[in-house]
Amino acid sequence: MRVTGLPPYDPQNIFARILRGEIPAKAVHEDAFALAFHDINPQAPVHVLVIPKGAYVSQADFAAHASDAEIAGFWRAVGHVARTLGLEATGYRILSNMGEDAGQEVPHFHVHIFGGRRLGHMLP
Ligand code: IU
Repeated sequence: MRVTGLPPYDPQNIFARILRGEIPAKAVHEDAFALAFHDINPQAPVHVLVIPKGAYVSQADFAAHASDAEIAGFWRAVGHVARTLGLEATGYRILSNMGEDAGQEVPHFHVHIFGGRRLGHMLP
């Protein structure tokens, strides 16, 4: 059962199509649980998206319905990507938009990784 208030997962969303290889993406990492690729419209010198391989609409859906192995694998991939992009020394930001008020555009759970410069204040 899906979390109340969330749309059902749309298998035609753009990140599902990237996962199926129907649309190209500049991948930086892939493993059993996650795919990471450069955002098409970067907001920082480094702007990478990390998405789980499973079909989850958002963080709420992922946290409620993914297995422990999927959750652990996904977040380890986020850490691995930040490390391999060389962001650990200087720092970085992770962000996930959930639903309408946050302006989530793509209905497949994703985490943004921003880095490569001193970032602006985090408040909306
Ligand atoms: P949001 O958290 O759902 O608002 O972010 C969606 C991101 O996906 C946004 O930063 C877009 O630039 C990015 N993106 C992309 O990388 N490739 C695409 O084909 C599309 C969106 I559509």
